[in-house]
Amino acid sequence: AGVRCQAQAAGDLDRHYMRRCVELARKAAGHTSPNPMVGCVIVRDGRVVGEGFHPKAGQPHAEVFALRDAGDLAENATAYVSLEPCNHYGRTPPCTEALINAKVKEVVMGMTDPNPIVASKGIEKLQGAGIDVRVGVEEVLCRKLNEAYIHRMLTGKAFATLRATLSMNGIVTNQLGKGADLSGGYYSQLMKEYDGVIISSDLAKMSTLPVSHEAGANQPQYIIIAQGESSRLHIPSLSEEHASKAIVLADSPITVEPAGVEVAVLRQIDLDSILQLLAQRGLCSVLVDFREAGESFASLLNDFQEEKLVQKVVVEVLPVWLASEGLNNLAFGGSQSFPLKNVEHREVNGSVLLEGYV
Ligand code: AOF
Ligand code: ZN
Repeated sequence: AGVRCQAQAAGDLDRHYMRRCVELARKAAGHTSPNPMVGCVIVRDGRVVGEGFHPKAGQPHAEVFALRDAGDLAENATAYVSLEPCNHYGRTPPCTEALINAKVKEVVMGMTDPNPIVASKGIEKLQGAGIDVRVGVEEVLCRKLNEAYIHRMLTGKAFATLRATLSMNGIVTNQLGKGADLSGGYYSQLMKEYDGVIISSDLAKMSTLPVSHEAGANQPQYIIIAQGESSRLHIPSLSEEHASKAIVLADSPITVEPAGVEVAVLRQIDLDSILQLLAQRGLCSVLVDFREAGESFASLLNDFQEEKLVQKVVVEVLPVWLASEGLNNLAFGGSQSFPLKNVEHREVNGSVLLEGYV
């Protein structure tokens, strides 16, 4: 019984340190794409001696920051890392070498890296150097942290999330219109964490573009769908500063104002092509507003479940009653009914958030 007790205690500690890795990794939310968010904690004799996270693509990986933080104390320590350490020379040298040089005794990882240039080679390299390796601590949490990165790696498409905001009487509000100011700040958080947001040219022409109001947030790229537009599209809400972050997808040649906005002419605008194009450009995740879907994207989203094009649905229910008078209340259904999976809910500033997977 004594031995079992010890094993249990060690397991709890492993999970504790791995959750800390995830917490550290999330500090860079919205900044790492197309790289994953990764956190690392170095523990020696039951004490945390180093911590680090990957701040941005092109910068050193989480392990490097944590090892620097630990200095000589990394020797004989256990390194916890939310993702399998890399074993390749990319923009930075391999983390496996850094861990081996630092003489850590053990590496505990949340999950293997789906990136084909890493995939289990990191584990093999560490084991070959005599380092103990354990994989799969808090794996569900680690996978959720990088669900978009994993999806892009495995499918070559961006991870798409449908979202909407509802009043308590079931009216779909537009974040940019009625009820916008009543949101609990969740939309701002999404804008910070998602790499892109798909909006229609109608919406882009009419209103201000959605942004994150969080301090230091990375703003998303705007993917503006100009289907059946005339040869000229003026987007007054797009400041020159944001123009470089926008891309207009059109089905025929088009001149866009302000100048400097990139235009891609696609023979056919469908969700599959859009998500592939975004993935090629290094975007891992994209949001689609389903009020927008109701207006002009219904055909884009048709059979999204069957075609596995949309992965997630998030709905924010605001603690308000909205007048329906004069409101063009659009719902979007697609052609199928189905239950969502792994649904979670929580409260943010008085709003209820529901997240589920297709
Ligand atoms: C890790 N720790 O913190 C990160 C990893 O272009 P590079 O050199 O930064 O390589 C990017 C790849 O490295 C990325 O696709 C993923 O496989 C891995 N990212 N690995 O051990 C980290 N960011
Ligand atoms: Zn690395």
